[in-house]
Amino acid sequence: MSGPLSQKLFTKAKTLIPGGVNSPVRAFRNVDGDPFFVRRAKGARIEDVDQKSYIDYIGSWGPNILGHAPTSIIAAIHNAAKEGVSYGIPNPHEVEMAQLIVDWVPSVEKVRMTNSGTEATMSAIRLARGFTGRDKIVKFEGCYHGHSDSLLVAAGSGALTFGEPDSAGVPQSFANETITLPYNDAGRLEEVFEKYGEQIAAVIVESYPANAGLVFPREGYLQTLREVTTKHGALVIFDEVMTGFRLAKGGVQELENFQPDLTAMGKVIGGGLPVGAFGGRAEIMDMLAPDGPVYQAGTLSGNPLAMVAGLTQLRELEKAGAYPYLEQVGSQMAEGLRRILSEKGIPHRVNQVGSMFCLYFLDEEIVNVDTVVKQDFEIFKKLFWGCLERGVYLAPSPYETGFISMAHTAGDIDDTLDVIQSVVTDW
Ligand code: KE4
Repeated sequence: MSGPLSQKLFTKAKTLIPGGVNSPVRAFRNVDGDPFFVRRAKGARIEDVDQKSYIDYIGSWGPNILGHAPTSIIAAIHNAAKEGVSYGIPNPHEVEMAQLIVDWVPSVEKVRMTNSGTEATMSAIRLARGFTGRDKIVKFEGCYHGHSDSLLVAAGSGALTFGEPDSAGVPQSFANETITLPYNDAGRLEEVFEKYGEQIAAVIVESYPANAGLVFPREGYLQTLREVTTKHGALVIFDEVMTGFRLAKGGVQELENFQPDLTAMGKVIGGGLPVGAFGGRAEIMDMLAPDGPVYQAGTLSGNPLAMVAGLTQLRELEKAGAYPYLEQVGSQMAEGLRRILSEKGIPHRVNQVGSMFCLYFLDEEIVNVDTVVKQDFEIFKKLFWGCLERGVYLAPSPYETGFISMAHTAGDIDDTLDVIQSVVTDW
């Protein structure tokens, strides 16, 4: 239950902003409650307008890998702002960011900045269509790539392979160009390519699907994806908006030794400011305006404040040797959750890699979103609210992944596990 000032603000917000929020997941609809309003945040903690504080496991849905308001990022933004807030003119920071991405992500030879992950994936799809001259794309149920029309498409009915709009306002004609398949089903992927391969511009896939909780590719699945797309001349767009620079300098493609044709990036890359990016082989990227025929643009793309915030964050991650630490606290969380729920005899699975984790209330292999929807949502909601009341902010949806930052200490994880222990003890 949110505090009185949050409730007052939410009442007002709903008269001015659709649903009272600027992004639906913030409305707490998946946990049947009303959101709190944040007043400030620092490190691993956030404080709401009623002065209640929480250990935060969302981190703005991924960007805040150093924790909230890192001193270095504040200073970098402050210093950059004194030189100007936005130019709409090429600036050195854009070149530095492009160089860093090309250095860290070997599959990326050229990169274009955007202002969100949605823009990055939307642009990558248009580019793939322009490069191949084909119209169809393949995506997977349960994978989310932002809200561009081509990607708000659900799987068609059994007989049909072509998509059905997954949102009002998406024309059926758009959905017809999107084939939506179950993730982790190599047979269905090969079958669709045998049938439609020469019409398919690209497959877009989350590197590790993290919008159905956190799902891992089955052994050999990514290899099959790469082989079947190469065989039919289709591109692979690897959506690393969530995982890029979070799980490794080179993202999941480094961990999995995977070579996509295009990569979408976001979140961590902006240091908390609005940034997305997409990049890949130069022969593909050079199809983009002004050199090539595929148009793509953005007033604030490469904004200097966003660039210095992102560069500062990425360089601090590298300097801190962040990834072993994030794996350490991530596995501390996962092992603690498994211990607590096993002792209580509650069916569960915990998927975790590095600083990303997800707790599922069912005890079977998480193959894809079809597994995820079978879990006990009522228990999930009880845990969410029980933790929130005790000062721990977990993801307000069973479809979201938890994020741990460099600001979270082993003590914070222990305190969190103690809270979870106290919540489940009352069950
Ligand atoms: P944005 O347009 O929200 O910056 O990025 C879209 C996007 C693209 N690709 C992946 C894999 C993503 O997870 C996202 C956005 N993630 C959600 C959280 N699951 C953002 C939170 C929100 O929608 O408010």
